[in-house]
Order: sequence, then structure tokens, then C-alpha cells
Amino acid sequence: MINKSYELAKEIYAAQGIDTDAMIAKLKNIPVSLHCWQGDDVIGFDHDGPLNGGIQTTGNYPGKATTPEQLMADMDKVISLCPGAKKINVHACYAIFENGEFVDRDKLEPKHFKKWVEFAKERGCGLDFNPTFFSHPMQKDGLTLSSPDENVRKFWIEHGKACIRISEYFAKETGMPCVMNIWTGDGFKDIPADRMGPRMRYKESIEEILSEPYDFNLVKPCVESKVFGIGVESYTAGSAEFALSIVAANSDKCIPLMDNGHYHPTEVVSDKIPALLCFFPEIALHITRGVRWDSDHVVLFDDETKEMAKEIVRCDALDRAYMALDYFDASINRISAWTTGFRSWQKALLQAMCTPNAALKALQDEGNFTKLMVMQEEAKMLPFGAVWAKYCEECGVAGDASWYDEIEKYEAEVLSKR
Ligand code: RNT
Ligand code: ZN
Repeated sequence: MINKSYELAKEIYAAQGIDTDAMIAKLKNIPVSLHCWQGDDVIGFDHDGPLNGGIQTTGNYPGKATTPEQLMADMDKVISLCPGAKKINVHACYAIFENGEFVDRDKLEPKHFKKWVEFAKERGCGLDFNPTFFSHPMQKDGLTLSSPDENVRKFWIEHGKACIRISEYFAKETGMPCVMNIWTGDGFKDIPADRMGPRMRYKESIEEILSEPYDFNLVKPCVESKVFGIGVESYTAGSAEFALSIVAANSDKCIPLMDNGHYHPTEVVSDKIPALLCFFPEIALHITRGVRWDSDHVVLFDDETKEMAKEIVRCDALDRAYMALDYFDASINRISAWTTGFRSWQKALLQAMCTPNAALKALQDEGNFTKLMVMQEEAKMLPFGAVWAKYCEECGVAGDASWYDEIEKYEAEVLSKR
């Protein structure tokens, strides 16, 4: 059935000038970063305490991973159910200490992530990395890199530098560049008396971190902005203007990162992608789904997700945009949530690649907006499901919801016993 409907679909797409075989082949090689933190509600292995510092998971679905072995086994399940090339996105709090050793975040070394390197290499995946500026006693009054306390700032700068060294190790080991994202939840719950001071300190701290030597072809430091966080509703040091400006001022050393949950609800990252691509050779994305606020819901195959993928494809930026998933839902089966989000972004990319973008653009440039509307609506009716099914088949995964049977089995056999 898959082949039969694909052959028909292929003809329909060919009539629109789209080579679906070529698009399927192309997507197989475009990496998307799979975040380790969906598996355990952003906790990690270097502390027992709760998640804090501007983000929150909600829900208490049973069976979450609590050890590196469990988390990796769960991740393997996700990988086995998702088509496409993957990178593994690791947060510093997922350091794996052996033989009773423990070091604090300012002292982390590549060896504490050796198991992640092995995991990624065995699966032919690249690795991305993130310093963890939350869930730690050295956050003082909710501040890290922007703290007025010199010792606090110093600790977190050292953490950032350690993470650059670890990122370079990741890149060298995997042979793929490592995107290293700087995000802090630094901010204030209520109206501050000084908005510039924390930002000046944040700027200096980031620049100090970036003074650590590294090869910019291997390590891609990013700065992620945010509009507000839980408990820091009135002021965020790393606002959109701040993050974009510091990256622009240091564009030989870092790249901007946009998380689509981090803007006012009527702003869309799909419109910001082409704006940044006019100025930056490379950009990075956190793909998530905000529901009313930065709620980090599971990514779905919805309109804005499709629109973001379309912009990356239309701007011919598949090799200029580092794509990473970033959501955490603890209220449903975590592995199912993980898989749904990854598959949704794959669908969005493949559909964007199978859209008659050149013809639509020509209509815009001719000023034929009437026909443009008609044809954009028509493009939605192309038999995309058949192309998706074929892509999944070629990648050795289910194209329909039968992947969920595997999750049910895994829940019965593995998760329910935890
Ligand atoms: C938080 C940011 C950040 C985190 C991860 C865990 O609002 O989106 O990217 O989600 O670092
Ligand atoms: Zn993010």
C-alpha cells in the first residue's frame, strides 16, 4: 500500500515540479538535535533537588528515567521510532560521574561526558551541549552570570568555559560541530530598580566565557533570549534585544538562538528566521510549542511548526540553521511525547521540502497575490501523507501510529517496573 500510494503521489508532486525521491534522500541527512532532558523532566544526574531557575515541568507520569542507563535506553527507544538523522543534545547537569567521584559544575571535564560520546558515536550521531545555569545553589537571588556577587559570577563563568572545552571534545570525537547554548533564567519577579546593571554584567560574563580558546568551526556557542520565566515575570536579563545584540557584537565567535516559546504570543519565529538569515551566516533554533506562554508543550505538526520549517527550506538554509528540540512534558508517557515531537518536526521539514516554493515565490514577485492565495491553499492538499509514509519506510520506522504499540509494550515491560 505504501508503495502504491507513493507512486501516485510522486506523479502528482512531479507535476508541480517537485522530486519527492530527491527530497526523501535529502532529509535523511539533515540532523535534528534530540534533547536528552525530555526523558527525566530536566533533572539530570548531578543533584537531587528540584528543577528551578525560570523553567518548570508539570505532571507526574510514572516511569521516568533516573539513571544514565535508563535515560539512554529510553532515548534509544525514541531513536528507533523516529526517521531521520539525529544529534544528541546533552545538558551539563547530565554529567556521568563514576566510582563515587563528584565535581561541581565549574570543574567539569570531558571525561564526565565520555559515556555520552560513546552513546552518540555508537549510533552515528553528533552531539550538542548546554551549560546548566539552573537547579543549583550557586544561583543567588535567581541570578547567575548577571549576579552582582563576584564569586557567583566567577563560578558560572568557569562553568561556561568548562562547557566550551567539553563542546570541543564532543566535536572532535564525533566529527560534527557542537552547538553550545547559553541560556540563563536570570531575572526578577518584580519591578527592578536597575535594568542595565545586570545586563552589563551578563554581557561581560558571556564575553569572558567566549574568551576561552576554541575553534569556531567546531564549537558553535549560542545565546538564547527569553521574554520571561516562571518566578521572574517582570524582568529577564537575556531579553531578545540583549541576546541578539551580544551575538551581533561577537559574530566571529557565536550565533543567535531563537526558541519559539520565548516571545510574546503574537510574535512568530517563522518571521524572525528570514530576518536573522539576512545578517547571520548561521542561526540556531529551539523548537517547542508554547501554549499561551513558554510552556514547552510537545511539538506538533501545527501551523506555526510548518511555517518555521517552510522558512528554513525557502531560504535555502537547511545547512545554516541548527535545529534542536526543546520541550518537556511530564504529564504523559515521556517517550511518546519525545517521539511525537521529533516526528512532527520531521513531517514539517519534509512537507516544506515538498512545497512548490519557487512557483509560489514567482507569484509573489509578479504581484499576483490573488493566485498566490489560491495556490498556497492548493499546496496544502498535495498528498503529503504518502510521501511521509515512504520516507518512514525507507528509514525503517512506522509511517503510521503503529509506533505507539511499541511504546505501550515498553511501558508494560520496562517503565512500569521502575
Ligand atoms: C528555557 C530555555 C532553555 C531550556 C533548556 C533545558 O526556557 O528554553 O533552552 O529549555 O536549556
Ligand atoms: Zn530553549
